[in-house]
Amino acid sequence: MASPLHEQVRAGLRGLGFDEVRFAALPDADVGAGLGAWLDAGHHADMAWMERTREKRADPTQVLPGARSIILLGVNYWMPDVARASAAGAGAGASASPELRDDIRAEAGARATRGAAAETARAVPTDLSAGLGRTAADGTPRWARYALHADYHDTIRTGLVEAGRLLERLAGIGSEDYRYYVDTGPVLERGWAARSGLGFTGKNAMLISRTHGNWLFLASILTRLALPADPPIRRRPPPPSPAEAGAHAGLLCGKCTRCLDACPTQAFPSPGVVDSRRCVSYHTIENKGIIPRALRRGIGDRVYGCDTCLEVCPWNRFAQEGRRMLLSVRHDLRELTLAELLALTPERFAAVFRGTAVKRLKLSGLLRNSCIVAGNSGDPAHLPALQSLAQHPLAVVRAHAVWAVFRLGGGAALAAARAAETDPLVLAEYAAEESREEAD
Ligand code: B12
Ligand code: SF4
Ligand code: SF4
Repeated sequence: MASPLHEQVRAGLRGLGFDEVRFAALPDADVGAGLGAWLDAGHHADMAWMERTREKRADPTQVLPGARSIILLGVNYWMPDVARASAAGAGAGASASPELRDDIRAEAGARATRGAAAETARAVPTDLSAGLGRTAADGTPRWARYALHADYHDTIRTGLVEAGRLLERLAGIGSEDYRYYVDTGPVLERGWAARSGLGFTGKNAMLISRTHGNWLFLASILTRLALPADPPIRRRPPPPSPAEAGAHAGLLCGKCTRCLDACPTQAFPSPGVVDSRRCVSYHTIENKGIIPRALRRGIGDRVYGCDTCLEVCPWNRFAQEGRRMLLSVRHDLRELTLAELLALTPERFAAVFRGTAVKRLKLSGLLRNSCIVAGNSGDPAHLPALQSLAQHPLAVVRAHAVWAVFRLGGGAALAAARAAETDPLVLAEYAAEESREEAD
């Protein structure tokens, strides 16, 4: 007997390369309940596009009128070979709380029954302090793992195009009956993924899978097709009030707080809630201007994005190297040294970062971030490059280069650059450094 339509869809989508395929029913006001409070609190920083699409984000039927289901797709991107040995990480060690240990043991037990435990439950590093303020011994800065691929928006979109054709073929619907997104659409991908049982929302706000840990890209397909909803991992009573954006967070976290404690810039006002204004990921990727001085130390050696609240999570012990059918790895990026980044020209930037998510940051953003990492490196060998960047045509680069030069004790060499400076943002950096020196 032929399997039901929804199982044919699930199997077909898995065959296309999606590692997780789950369904949720629309509408469901509970999923978007916390978004308004998050936006009202200003946690989206300067991401005005989130505010503009507030209503659509809270209700997918405003994105695709008549939509009855949402298909949640997960693409595992965990790769042991790109893990920096010194990266902050933690296993489900002695400090995991009893309930969390129970949940992790239960998962390990379930895996043993499925015959997969021994090879998948792995130990990960436990030194949380390593690598937070310095570049690695080999001079390479730290990248968010997701950046070390060809742009996932492009590669996953290719899979989504195929997914649409599959739906048309299996269910007899037209292309107007579905819409797909990866990351950039007005869809609360994590909330829907949690609703569909693809994983749970951790205190780090991530959608954590019991199979893949934190290392999943999410994508979604809104469709007018009615698909039977998959159950969430565990039902919880609705949050006491919509203002409690993080009320769903931490379902399988127990008393663990590793992610909250490890955040280098204290970006969690409460569990499950990220204030982008303090988040390294926001500032190194989304913020196109000046990064607040108070946060620069916390950026440490992170040149693009931040995985710290992901890396420390004990649920990662189940992560396995993905099939990567929808991904294309760029190992070469991991090899770039900080000195090479500081010396990037427009031509080399275009050649190296073509087809990656980093290209959207533009050369100026990457130079800005590299200046901060250099300032945090404690390595005066970077001074000549930084002194030259303090005369870069773009003020945003000059401002961060000035900061870094002073951090490395080379401020006196900037007298001529300072005398020629006219931009108020860069002059503010000089003024802040001079008053700091006076205070010392
Ligand atoms: C804006 C954004 C950011 C912002 C803000 C982050 C934030 N915490 O919201 C910044 C730039 C800081 C950011 C950083 C990162 N991001 Co981002 N980001 C997004 C984006 C575009 C929107 C997120 C959003 O709507 N936030 C608003 C808040 C209110 O929503 P929320 O955290 O999702 O929480 C709601 C729901 O989850 C719901 N909910 C939670 N649990 C449950 C459970 C149930 C049952 C229900 C009903 C509801 C529910 O309650 C909340 C309120 O409604 C999504 C893509 C997308 N379209 O969804 C990617 C996305 C969330 N980012 C992603 C990634 C990978 C990252 C980084 C790891 C990148 C990096 N390495 O630097 C960091 C991680 C930071 C962190 N700990 O959150 C992935 C996350 C994948 C995953 N497994 O969770 C996404 C889904 C992109 C993708 N398609 O893969 N990001
Ligand atoms: S991504 Fe980094 S800075 Fe942002 S909340 Fe997580 S640990 Fe904190
Ligand atoms: S590290 Fe954070 S998300 Fe992971 S189990 Fe602990 S509290 Fe939950």
